[in-house]
Amino acid sequence: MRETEPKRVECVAAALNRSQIGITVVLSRYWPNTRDPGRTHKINHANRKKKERKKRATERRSWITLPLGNGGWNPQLYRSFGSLATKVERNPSFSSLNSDDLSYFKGVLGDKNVVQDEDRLETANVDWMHKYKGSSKLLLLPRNTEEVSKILEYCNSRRLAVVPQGGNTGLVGGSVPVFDEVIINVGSMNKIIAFDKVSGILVCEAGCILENLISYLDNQGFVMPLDLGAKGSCQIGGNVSTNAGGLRFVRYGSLHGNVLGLEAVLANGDVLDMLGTLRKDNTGYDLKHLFIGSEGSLGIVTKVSVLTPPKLSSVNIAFLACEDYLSCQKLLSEAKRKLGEILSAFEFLDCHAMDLVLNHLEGVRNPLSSTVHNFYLLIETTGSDESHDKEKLEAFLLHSMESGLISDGVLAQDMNQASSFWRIREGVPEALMRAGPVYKYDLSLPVEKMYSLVEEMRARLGQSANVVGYGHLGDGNLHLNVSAPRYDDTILAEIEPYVYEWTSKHRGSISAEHGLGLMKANEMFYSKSHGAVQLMASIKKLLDPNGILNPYKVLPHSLCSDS
Ligand code: FAD
Ligand code: 2HG
Ligand code: ZN
Repeated sequence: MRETEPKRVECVAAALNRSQIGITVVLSRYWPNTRDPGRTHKINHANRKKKERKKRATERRSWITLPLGNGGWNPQLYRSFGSLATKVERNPSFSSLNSDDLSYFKGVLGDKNVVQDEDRLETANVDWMHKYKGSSKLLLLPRNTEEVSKILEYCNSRRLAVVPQGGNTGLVGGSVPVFDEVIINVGSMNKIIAFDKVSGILVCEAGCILENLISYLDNQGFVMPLDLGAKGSCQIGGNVSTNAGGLRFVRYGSLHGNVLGLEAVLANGDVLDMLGTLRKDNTGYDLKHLFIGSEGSLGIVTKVSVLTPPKLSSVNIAFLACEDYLSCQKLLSEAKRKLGEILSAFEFLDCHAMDLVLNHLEGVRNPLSSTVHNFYLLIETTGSDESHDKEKLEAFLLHSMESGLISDGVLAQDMNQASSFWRIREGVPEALMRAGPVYKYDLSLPVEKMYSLVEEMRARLGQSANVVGYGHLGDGNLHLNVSAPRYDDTILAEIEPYVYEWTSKHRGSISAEHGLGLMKANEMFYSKSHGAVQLMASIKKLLDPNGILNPYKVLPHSLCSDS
């Protein structure tokens, strides 16, 4: 047996004489925290709908290639990114970069922080999925708030559009330019400003990479209330700007709760100091919340203060198999009830996601038997009392086995095993990326409805695509991914607007944690009322009257066309 393999001892079941249930569970040692006479009619109806969808898709294609205004297709003026929803026209009120602009930026930032190098621009112009690509000619790397302020003041006066970029790990086309927007990345602003060991409040610059903050806090005996697969690249400023959810949301909640304050630079260069470090502060409107999740459309976040919980000594990770989605749901209810306050992650992936991980990621293997299970769950507990936590987990596992919710499972014995379990879950986006073009939908849905959408989509798409369902089950957050041989309008027409209409019908959200970016800017009405969207557009107009900050993103284009 390899050292990294969880030792498969029928510990709980055997000890309790229930090995006939067929589950082999290893109870862990504890390690420090790191980690369906109308049938003919129905068919005809379906065929007609299918034909209509195909016709619409064809119309979209021809619309895109029809002569436009200037007599032909000009990618500098129009972009489509394989989706009608993301077809957009360059705002003619924006200026184009000239040599005086470059001189100004060099004067403020110094030559080396004014990047025109083609290779570096290529990287900054393309998103993580290689789906969205801009054509910016300039990347600016400010080193402090004052520099960000000067750049924005200048860009506003010159009507130069900008796109704030962090680690460029965003999944909705929000972090890259659509046309020639100037890219501003605060990655050089990566200092930890202060950490208070008594309160657990961390104040840092927005360019700090999440993983670095996690390590720093670990050394201090604390944890970041946020963790996600992109931690090695994403920046805290990007996390705050997307209101990232991640893997421990079920335990620590939203950044709206954990971010105590922030500093942001407005479009006109004004620096807005909201960098409070207080748990309670009701003096007027809490403006920082406007910036949390505004995806760089209202200002550039330059500093943040975050409330961090203490690191607890007892961490357990179980990797379990369920044969049907109903069992996953029941297991979640049980986990909330039986594990209560120690539950720190409840993640799920279906067998299609598991296949992708096993086939596309090196060194990843299924810790369970080679039998294919329909669903896999990763459940983590974090607590301060080893024997108490163990007792709770044993009771939970025993009950789940007895009631037949789990068909197999292992519990990590050390950090390596824990990491290997997490690697499976965290590796799904990467495996999907390697598999080829992918359509991503990040949805909040009632847990009991969630997987029906995956099944419906699978039935709709048939053999044309691989439909994968996984995500943060504990938070009611489904990541519906459609992996296809190519980006194709026919496939897209099968998915959209169906997926948005379905989500809206079930009172879900079309953007649970990734934001709207460019991909879903025009779809906002599926999840928000007209009144709410109008008010958002008014706020945008107030804070960024020239609309230079991350244009074409977040808000419906019809509401921003005159900005
Ligand atoms: P970017 O991608 O660079 O930018 C994202 C948005 O924020 C853009 O609109 C950009 O303009 C804006 N922005 C960036 N920095 C600033 C700033 N300083 N000021 C103002 N606006 C700014 N997301 C989750 O919520 N949960 C997950 O579990 C999760 N897992 C992921 C796993 C992988 C493998 C990948 C590739 C992505 C994942 N994401 C997840 C999505 C993404 O990582 C997050 O949205 C992350 O918070 C983006 O941070 P970033 O620094 O990369 O920002
Ligand atoms: C995750 O939870 C990320 O892994 C990415 O939010 C989701 O790939 C996706 O759709
Ligand atoms: Zn996620």
